[in-house]
Amino acid sequence: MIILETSTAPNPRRVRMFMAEKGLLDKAQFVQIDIQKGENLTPEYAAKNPMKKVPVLELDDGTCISETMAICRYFEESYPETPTLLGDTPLEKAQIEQWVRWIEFSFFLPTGMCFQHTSGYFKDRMNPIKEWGEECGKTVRNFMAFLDEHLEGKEYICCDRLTAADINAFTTLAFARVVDIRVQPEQQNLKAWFDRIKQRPSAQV
Ligand SMILES: N[C@@H](CCC(=O)N[C@@H](CS)C(=O)NCC(=O)O)C(=O)O
Repeated sequence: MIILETSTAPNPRRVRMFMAEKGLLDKAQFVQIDIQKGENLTPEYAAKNPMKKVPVLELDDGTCISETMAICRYFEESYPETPTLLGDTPLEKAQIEQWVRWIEFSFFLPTGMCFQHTSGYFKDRMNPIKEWGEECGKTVRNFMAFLDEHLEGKEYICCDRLTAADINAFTTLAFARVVDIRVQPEQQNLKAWFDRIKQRPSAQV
């Protein structure tokens, strides 16, 4: 198996952290794609992922799977003996998916938009709109305030153990530093949770 990825980009980090928690990092060869240079925009790359994004999981038979959570799902289902991160029961599965979607739509995506629209990182392929980037930054800060409140008295976001929800939120918050969005001093629950997850070996990959 090959994973086409960019080590500095947040979506591939979600996959690496997910795999690390399951002890599966050695199952795939990680091949670096330089997205700033546009290595993901070539016809060869588009044949693997028509959306031209990283990460892509390429199976030994050449089948390609795109989308971070689809790749995570593949590993969750393929290695049932490893710690489950997407839930065991119908209720857990639903709760984790609810959180993953909240995090993706209201935290991860606006962080990415804030970065792309205020930094000009991809100005060769998009029209950055600074005001939109700043607006997205407000959405990110609102979600962080919500998460801080939610985490009162909790070690993890849901299900009383580490799940994909924590991985998604952790990697988003770590990435938010690039747009200078950080945990506020009064957000003690969020800070304690972030520091706790950061200590896990999977947070280093
Ligand atoms: N929905 C996709 C998003 C993937 C994505 O946006 N990846 C970024 C890197 S974090 C990328 O490939 N950017 C390159 C570009 O936009 O040209 C997923 O969940 O995997």
